[in-house]
Amino acid sequence: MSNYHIKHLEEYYQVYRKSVREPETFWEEIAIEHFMWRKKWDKVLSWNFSKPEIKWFEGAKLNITDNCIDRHLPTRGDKTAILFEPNDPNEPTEHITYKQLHERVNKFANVLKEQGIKKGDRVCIYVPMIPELAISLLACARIGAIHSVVFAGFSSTALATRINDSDCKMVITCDGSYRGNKTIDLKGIVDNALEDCSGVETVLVAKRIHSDIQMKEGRDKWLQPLLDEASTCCEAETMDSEDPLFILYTSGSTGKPKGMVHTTAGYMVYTAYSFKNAFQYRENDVYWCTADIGWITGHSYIVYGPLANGATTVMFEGVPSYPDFSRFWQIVEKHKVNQFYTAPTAIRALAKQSLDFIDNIDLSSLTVLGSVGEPINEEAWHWYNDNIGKRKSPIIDSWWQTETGGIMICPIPYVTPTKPTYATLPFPGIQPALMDENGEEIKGNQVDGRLCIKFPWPSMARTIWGNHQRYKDTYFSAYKDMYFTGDGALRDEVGYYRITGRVDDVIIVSGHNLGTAPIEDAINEHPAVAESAIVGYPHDVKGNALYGYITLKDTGESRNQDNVRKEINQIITEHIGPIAKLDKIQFTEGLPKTRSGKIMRRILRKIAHKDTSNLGDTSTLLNPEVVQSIIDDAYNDK
Ligand code: 6R9
Repeated sequence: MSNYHIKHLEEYYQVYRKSVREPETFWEEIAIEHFMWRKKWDKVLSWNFSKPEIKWFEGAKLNITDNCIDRHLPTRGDKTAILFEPNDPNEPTEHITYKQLHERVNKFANVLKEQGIKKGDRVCIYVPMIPELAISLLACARIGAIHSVVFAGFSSTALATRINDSDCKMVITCDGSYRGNKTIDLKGIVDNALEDCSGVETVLVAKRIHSDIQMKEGRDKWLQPLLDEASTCCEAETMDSEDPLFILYTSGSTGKPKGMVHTTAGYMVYTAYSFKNAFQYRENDVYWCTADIGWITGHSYIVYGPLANGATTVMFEGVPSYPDFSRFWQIVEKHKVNQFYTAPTAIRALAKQSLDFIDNIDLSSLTVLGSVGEPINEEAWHWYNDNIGKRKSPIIDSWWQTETGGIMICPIPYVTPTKPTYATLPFPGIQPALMDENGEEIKGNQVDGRLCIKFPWPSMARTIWGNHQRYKDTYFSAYKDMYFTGDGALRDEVGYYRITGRVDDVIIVSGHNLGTAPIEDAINEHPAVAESAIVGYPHDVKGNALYGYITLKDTGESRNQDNVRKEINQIITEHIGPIAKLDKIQFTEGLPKTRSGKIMRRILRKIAHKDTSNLGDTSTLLNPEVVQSIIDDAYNDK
């Protein structure tokens, strides 16, 4: 039996049982066998969820880049580590071998050192999806600097808040970036942000779009000339297992963003282990995750998890719609991608398009399809399964969070039978619990509750940067000795989990608990519906009523909206019951979304409550303009 690479369902159950009965032995065996350590640990785990304090592999010494790069050199030196696919399909693909990655990371690490960056310093990385992005993360890790990547689509205000929160000394950026047929003036955004960030001493600027930008004397430096001068040899710093590897910000339901801190050893072990199993990666596979490295999905499953396994990982600079909606599938065909990992929002956008964009493209290389970021509705699941996987590639609906560092609940492809909209079974080492309103664990199957995790796993975030109290309050105070995820879930008759949405999205209508996800799922089955979001609003009799914001597909045909409203409620009645019927339906051009594609229900809730005086920070939205049009229409009493 191999703890590391699970290949049968029976083996999964055996491995899972072992991981629960003897968690320390379980993780210790994996850590010894599959990673390179400079010194072994004194203790596998110590933990206390009340403080909270969690330590994995205490006393061990390592460097994660030894594990992601150096140790592959003898056997995989000429293998492609990073396969860079540019925004413009006419620009050539770049294949960066492990040997070249080693050189480039070492040079970059030496540049950081020359610019005064030392172990423990924070470096903000605001770079688009070009190789320098992945390389800069690894260069920081090589010298023990803590990287804080900010998605290069965030505004200057959002960037400044994050730079200041973690006191970054340096910002790494780019002149500008390509996004489809647009360019974005990244350096201009950085310049604006830095007016409010006095702690930043140096800005390193990579060249991508060759735009004419301002360089501030003494602060701003072009990256390439420094790299050209740097040595290709940089001894990796020896790190403690619990030294911070990176900070990554995630938005809280209110207030300022939370800088989740991930540490070195546990994060490495868990992301590598989960990558291998969740994608059933084999030596010569080409793996592609479409996320941006600015999100946790990109950190764990474009950079660290794949490279720790010596994989070939694709980095795509562009967008699914450029030059047209066949772009993703063209890339799959061109590079014979085996594992493809994307988000439901992308799947829904692609499913709105004609199948002509897929026909005649050879997708036969695909073996595993992944989904992450939000619940995948049934219609999108089937579209993905039928048209992309051709019903041959299992869909792994992977549930996890920035805070969890790695995939927590997810089918293992070809091992766990899948079920649409279910994330299915916990990964080995993950012990979920469903809790009721009174703080009691709900045992048994066919139950639902609030999703908690009752035992530590190696890649859990250890704190919120500069605010341990907030870490405790947010995650460890709702339920005693439990990590609270903020999500609701149900467990079916065989123990499969389905994530029903954020607990704060649960709406109680006439005393019935309704999750927004199943209702949206039902609505999305209507052939004219592209996307929907449900919120509650106050109602005299029912307590709350349901308000649906619905975007229709753009098919060019005219429709009788009243008929569509009736049909939608008919479908809801069929799927869930008349209790879940919508009292108000507003057709919208789009839904307000975060940059990572999550619908901002907070804003929709305020509009439904007719409380638009203070919508909070909308600057990080992907499409802030849609908010005003929704408000205008809402008050025309549609
Ligand atoms: C990895 C990532 C975390 C929140 C999480 C949950 C939602 C993520 C999901 C899912 C249902 C899935 N979420 N994956 N819900 N099914 N497969 O997305 O991290 O950006 O921190 O978001 O996203 O609500 O709590 P993050």
